[in-house]
Amino acid sequence: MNEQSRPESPGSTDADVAAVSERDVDVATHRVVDADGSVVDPEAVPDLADDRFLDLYRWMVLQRTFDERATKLQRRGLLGTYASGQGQEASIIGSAFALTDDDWIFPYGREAGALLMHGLSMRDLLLYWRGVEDASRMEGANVFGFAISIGSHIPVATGKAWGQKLDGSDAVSFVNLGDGATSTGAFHEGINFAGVLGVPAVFFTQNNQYAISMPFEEQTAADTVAQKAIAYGMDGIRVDGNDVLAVYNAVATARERALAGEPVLIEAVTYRRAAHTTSDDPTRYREDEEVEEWERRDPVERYRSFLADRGLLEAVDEEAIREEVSELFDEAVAAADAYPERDVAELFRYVHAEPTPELERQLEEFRDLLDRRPEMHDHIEHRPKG
Ligand SMILES: Cc1ncc(C[n+]2csc(CCOP(=O)(O)OP(=O)(O)O)c2C)c(N)n1
Repeated sequence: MNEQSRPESPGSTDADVAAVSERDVDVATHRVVDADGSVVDPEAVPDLADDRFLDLYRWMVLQRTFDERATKLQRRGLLGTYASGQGQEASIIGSAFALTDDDWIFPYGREAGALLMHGLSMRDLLLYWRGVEDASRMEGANVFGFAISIGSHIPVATGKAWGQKLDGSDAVSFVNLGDGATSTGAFHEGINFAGVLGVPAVFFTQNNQYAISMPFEEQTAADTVAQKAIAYGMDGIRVDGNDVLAVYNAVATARERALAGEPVLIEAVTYRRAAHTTSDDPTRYREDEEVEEWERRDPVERYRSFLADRGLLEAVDEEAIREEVSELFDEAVAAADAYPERDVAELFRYVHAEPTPELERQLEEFRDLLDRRPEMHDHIEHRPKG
């Protein structure tokens, strides 16, 4: 290109070029029960029998109790690490409650109660957090392995949902993801393809305001996650993630649409009250006042107020639920302790259905290293026994 063909003033124009901007998108946040526990939309209260309303509460208390016990277990050195869902109980449980056992759940880590609700054993969940590879098989439940590599499960879930569609199945693939995962390339690829193929998938984003120490506002310039759906040609739903009934409605609606060939992206607006994991110290990046403000919006308390309004609270014995969960937890710890001692071969076992020659060679090399330097066993055995 020679000098003469260059524009004189690149970037300046008088033309009025219309643009679509995010200010053109009005994303409403659905809510059934207000932060103070009063019903804001009586029409939207789901049509559930009383014992189902009570079940929902039981599962929320289970999630909270499990998180408390697992965090303490880790502090005693008996779990490798743990990611609590404290503060997100309405999102975790309300969404799982709208699924069937035939649906597939693609978990991201904080949804203990959802996985237990759909058939995973508590023992295996604890074994997973002890670093036992076997537990990633998620036996007895339609649950995929945890997406520790953030967002990596999204394209896989789209693939599974495509298979469900081709099989004429009446089940969906349900993906739990965090707000941080929406900034990955895998999110774009997976959700885009889901829209193109019209697969029965529900992408449920728990916007808990942080990706470890990164606040939502700093990892995306978009006002909401829900509006991102539009770019993929699918519906977006934004819901108060601390309102368990609103979450239930959102997922039940999305599930039906997904089965009709319209995948949905949901944003549940909530808050991670605990540390990111037991390896994190959130006081280094957020103020106590912020945490206290969200404590006042506690999802379990809010749902209790709803039950009280409906005259169902007398039927709830919170202490009894907590005790029952604690007993199950103790039994699960004992079962995890009784799990057979692991061998280093476990590290290589689940990479492929059949080990490749290269993996066999690496395993031999590792065993040889341990023979030559027996003190290295100490580093392995320091980890909690499975
Ligand atoms: C691909 C990838 N990048 C970075 C990390 C490190 N990492 C672990 S959790 C996390 C934040 C996840 O945030 P979000 O998706 O919002 O879920 P949350 O943990 O807040 O529930 C990051 C960056 C990772 N595990 N995988």
